[in-house]
Amino acid sequence: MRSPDLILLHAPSVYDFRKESILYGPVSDMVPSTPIFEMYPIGFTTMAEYLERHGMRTRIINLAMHMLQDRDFDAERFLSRLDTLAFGIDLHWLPHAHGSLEVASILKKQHPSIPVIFGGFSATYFHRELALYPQVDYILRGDSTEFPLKLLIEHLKTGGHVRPALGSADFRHLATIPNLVWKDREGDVHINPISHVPETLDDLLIDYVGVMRSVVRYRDLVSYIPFKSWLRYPATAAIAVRGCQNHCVTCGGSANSFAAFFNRTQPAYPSPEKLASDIRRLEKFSHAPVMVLGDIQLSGQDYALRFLEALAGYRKPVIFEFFRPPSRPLLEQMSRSIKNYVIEISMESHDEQVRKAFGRAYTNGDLERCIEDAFELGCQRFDLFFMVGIKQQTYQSVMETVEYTRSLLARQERNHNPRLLPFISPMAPFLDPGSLAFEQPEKHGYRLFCRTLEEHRQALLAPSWKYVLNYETVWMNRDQIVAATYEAAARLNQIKGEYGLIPLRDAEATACRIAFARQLMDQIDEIMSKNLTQEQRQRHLRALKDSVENANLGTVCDKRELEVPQLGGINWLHATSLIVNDWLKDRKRLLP
Ligand code: B12
Ligand code: SF4
Repeated sequence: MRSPDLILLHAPSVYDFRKESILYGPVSDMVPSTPIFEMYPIGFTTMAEYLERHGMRTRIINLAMHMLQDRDFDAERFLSRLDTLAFGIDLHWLPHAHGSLEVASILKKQHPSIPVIFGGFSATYFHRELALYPQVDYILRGDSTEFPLKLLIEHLKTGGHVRPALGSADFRHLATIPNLVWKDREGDVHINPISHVPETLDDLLIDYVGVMRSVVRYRDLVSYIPFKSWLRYPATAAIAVRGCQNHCVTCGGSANSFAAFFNRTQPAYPSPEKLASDIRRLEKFSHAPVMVLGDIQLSGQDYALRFLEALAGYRKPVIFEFFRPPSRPLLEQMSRSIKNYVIEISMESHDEQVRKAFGRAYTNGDLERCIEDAFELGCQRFDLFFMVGIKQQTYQSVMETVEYTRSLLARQERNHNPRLLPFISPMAPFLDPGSLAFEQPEKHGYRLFCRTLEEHRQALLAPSWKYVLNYETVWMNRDQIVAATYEAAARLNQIKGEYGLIPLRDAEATACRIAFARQLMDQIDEIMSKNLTQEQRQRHLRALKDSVENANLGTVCDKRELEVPQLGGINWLHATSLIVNDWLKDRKRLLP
């Protein structure tokens, strides 16, 4: 089999997670991943599709998933057997600072002549520091790297030097590739400007057929699974926007952050019709819900209405994420077009002042009206998210948030409507680099424990999520953030049980997990407070490893609470027919 031109590799958050004893806590409770963040960036699929479309073979390898699925999986042996022209590793989310650098280092030792390319939001933010690691050859900056990546792979395919001599033709060529950070033969780092910032997303495709074709081509299903429970719950995603117009203080994907670090001054959108047709394509592939990533209102009400009209008659579940409560006319159109939809809104706090300080300036009244309207018009479920660790938020305020959810649920119960689902979780493990709060911590009431990439890499090896947290606020220190998280989670869990949102048995199981996690936190704190040598401390921590592993999943809630009832799983018959068609087309193209 022809070896690929590029292997895109996704590392676990901490490379040695199977050996280390780390109480990760509720860091990933609100996303489909486990705490090792096995989900690869959705951009892997758009990059792979774009390169394949231009004749370059691309393979995705979810190394994190392999290591998670099989405790005896020998990652180093697996990596040593790979053959390719180049490796691409994501350092998109900062929690991968340890794993991604470690995997790059292993690859460099095993395959010294194969270049290693980094990309993603964190790689972009920390590009100067990242380039200094010897295992890193290239970094592609920015939020849209499909085109520059193609240019770079073309350079390598045509025999271009990885680290060219000063003034050579290859040196001059690399200097023209947009967004690229590269090194010359002397090891000097060159930083090309981020000049590739597309204004629309019409040329992008999340290609699940391509993904299935690669599963067959490389006989490697595990590598393409985006998160652990995906085969049971094969949720898919469609991208409504790149960039954002909002200025949420703790977000590394805010308008300010995009302008300062990604050279993006305006968000990019697909046309509303393209977004609708992306979703219809996904409908054939999987019966599970499709999540629309990004608020469809960002580009204006007209855009959102056009998109919903284009989706008329859609029958499978769609999950919409809104950054502010949608208007009634929008909800009306949504209900006319889609039979089965769920709304998600991150309200962050019940306190309007705290929410405003965070960057979201709607009132509780606006939100409550929206909930009423949505249910009246036929919305299937309304998920409300709250966060611990934000500006101006005290321990007391977090507890009041939980009480607020009780009052909302009481009102819903009077309306005989139990489909409102509240969630609360901490901002963890990290405050996003590039966010306003990270850039000006004092101004926003934050104290940072880590600033550099290396500091974050090391923090990830700390024994519990309290010590991994890269921040605290002037309103809550790290201990209070942890205490508020567990207490709020315990109270909210009880409320959900009382209101019948989750079965009582599940509520009891979650309550036990929370109590167990709290106890373990205390044990770890005690070990950390003792005057021990590093070796003694490690020994004590390792003795907790089995207990820690049992406490590492679903702390603040059961992950299945986030799932939306689905009409079935992957449509294997349809997926197979698409792959065969695709393969036949490919063959026809290649035959003389
Ligand atoms: C959608 C989204 C999600 C989805 C992810 C879907 C997915 N599989 O990618 C969900 C909701 C699951 C999610 C989860 C998380 N997210 Co998020 N997410 C976003 C959001 C809103 C949009 C990102 C997006 O859609 N991009 C478009 C896709 C197509 O492109 P892409 O995947 O980014 O890939 C492109 C580039 O980044 C780059 N690239 C990426 N990887 C690589 C690798 C190589 C080799 C190369 C060359 C290029 C490259 O090129 C790609 C193609 O152009 C951003 C905020 C924003 N406004 O952007 C936050 C954001 C990226 N998320 C963030 C965070 C912190 C998280 C979590 C860690 C939160 C948590 N604690 O649970 C988790 C991590 C999940 C995991 N790995 O398991 C932060 C990241 C800050 C940072 N620097 O670390 C952001 C910026 C803001 C935020 N706080 O939400 N997220
Ligand atoms: S958190 Fe705020 S700034 Fe960040 S992507 Fe969401 S709406 Fe935009």
